[in-house]
Amino acid sequence: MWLLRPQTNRFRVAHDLSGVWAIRFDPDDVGRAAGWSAGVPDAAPIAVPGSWNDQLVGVRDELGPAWYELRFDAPPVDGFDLALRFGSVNYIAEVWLNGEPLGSHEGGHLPFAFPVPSLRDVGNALVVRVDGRLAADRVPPGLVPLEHRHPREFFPPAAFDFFPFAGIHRKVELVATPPGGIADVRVRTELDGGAAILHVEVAHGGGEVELALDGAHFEAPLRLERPRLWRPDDPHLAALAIQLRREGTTVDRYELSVGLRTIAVDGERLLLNGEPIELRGFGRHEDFPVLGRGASAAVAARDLHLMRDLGANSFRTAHYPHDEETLDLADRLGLLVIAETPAVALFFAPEGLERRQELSRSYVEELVARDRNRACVMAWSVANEPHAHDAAAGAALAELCDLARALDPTRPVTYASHETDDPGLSAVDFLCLNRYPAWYVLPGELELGMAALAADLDAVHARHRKPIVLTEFGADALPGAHADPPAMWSEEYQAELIGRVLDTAAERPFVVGAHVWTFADFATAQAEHRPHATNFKGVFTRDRRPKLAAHALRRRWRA
Ligand code: GCB
Repeated sequence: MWLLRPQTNRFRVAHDLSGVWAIRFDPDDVGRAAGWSAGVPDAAPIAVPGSWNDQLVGVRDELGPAWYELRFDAPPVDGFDLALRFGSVNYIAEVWLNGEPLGSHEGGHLPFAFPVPSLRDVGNALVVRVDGRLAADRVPPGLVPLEHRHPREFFPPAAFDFFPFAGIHRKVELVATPPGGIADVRVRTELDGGAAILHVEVAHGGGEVELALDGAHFEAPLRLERPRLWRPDDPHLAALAIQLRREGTTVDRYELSVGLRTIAVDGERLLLNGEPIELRGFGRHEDFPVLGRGASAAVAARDLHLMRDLGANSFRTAHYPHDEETLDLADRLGLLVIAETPAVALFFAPEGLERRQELSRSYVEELVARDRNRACVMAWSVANEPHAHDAAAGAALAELCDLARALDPTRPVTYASHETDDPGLSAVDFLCLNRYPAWYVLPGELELGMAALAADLDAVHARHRKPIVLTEFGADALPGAHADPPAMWSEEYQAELIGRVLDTAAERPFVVGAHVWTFADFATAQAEHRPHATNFKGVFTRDRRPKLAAHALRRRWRA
């Protein structure tokens, strides 16, 4: 069931069920037979949202299944349609209310909702079974055969380079909406000479729709002759209010912040509002001590303010959709977002391919449905570093790109590619390249690494003639490690390498953006190349203290 993002006003209630829940692990998978769906005995307290791994003691590598339980009394919602909406549960959620099954959802980082047929006034038991285990038929996958992944071993056995945190990661809300109310909204901007045209479509259960922008009533489409457009240096948002009236009375209202802007690919350039734009910024993970991948608007606010302070104008939500409040912040702070699905480390071995592809398609659908009204979202990335040399890769990736384009013709579509001769790249609108010169390729050799990068960029350009964004490059730097001359793992080497890559990119007009990997250090599974189970390519530490590279980027980007 799709549910418009919840909000509270005089016609609707979004009742936040965040707080202290209870959890019990089920290593022998006995919970179902033991009837835990009606109530979980001997469960330990746990905060929601938040990953369980670093919250409880001794369960860091535990991936489930685990059973969550919350007891709650109903707020006054008689006469409303009710649903439960989960912002993100990693990885499979099965949900029961008072012992009745509501449904299940596969895939973290995206919202899902179930209608609630009946609610008790007091003492409701909400139970969620969470399975975060890694398997080759899940997306992102784990336990992948060696020939279909990077040849690095991790424990737990993720095929991707971030810790597979599990749990209820975002808000859970009891959502009350008026019967037959506003079900869906779609906004879209078009530019016509100097004028902007705002298109608004509203799906509802019957009645007349009334629209207002910053309080002024209008009929869609709305033509604005002197529009104040949304852009990074003036992220202007207008308040769109939608009212539904029946027989003269208002029965529902929904509000949305709208930024008027267009985005397009034109030859070898990216255009924002018809003007060429260059992306400066980062790949960012959702990762913070103790929270794991649990949503925190405060951490997101800190991160996005730091990005702006450095002079960045954009980031990629690596390697999955980020929390909706993060995108609220991006809309307001003027940060353009490449919004990525959770399809990281896709591989295309025939066995299980149809299932992985089905999941990847549903991620595209769920992501576009969630974020298509966002000014900040400038592109859809349907994957990160798919194993493009598998025979079925080209067709499978093209299918995902076509799907995103069909669902949303207003934004370019791409994916982040790490392979030379990647057959899927003919399907993207602009190229996102992940490259590690002088790190994984030619380690320690800054001069040769940059020459190789230059040759690589020129070759890809000659072949595809599309704009290129370097979506990853960088070096691990252990905070406090120094070396002169710069050496790998030192802060100096990281700062020097990033500066040189940016110089190499700047010499090439077809490179229209560069996102440093990564904004902040983040937790990974254990591996011999990940000291302290951490990826140290952050220009900030995991607790957001700057390394030398952060200061260097601020000097460069704010010059
Ligand atoms: C990549 C991946 C990213 C890794 C990064 C690294 O290419 O896309 O997930 O974290 O390299 O640091 O190895």
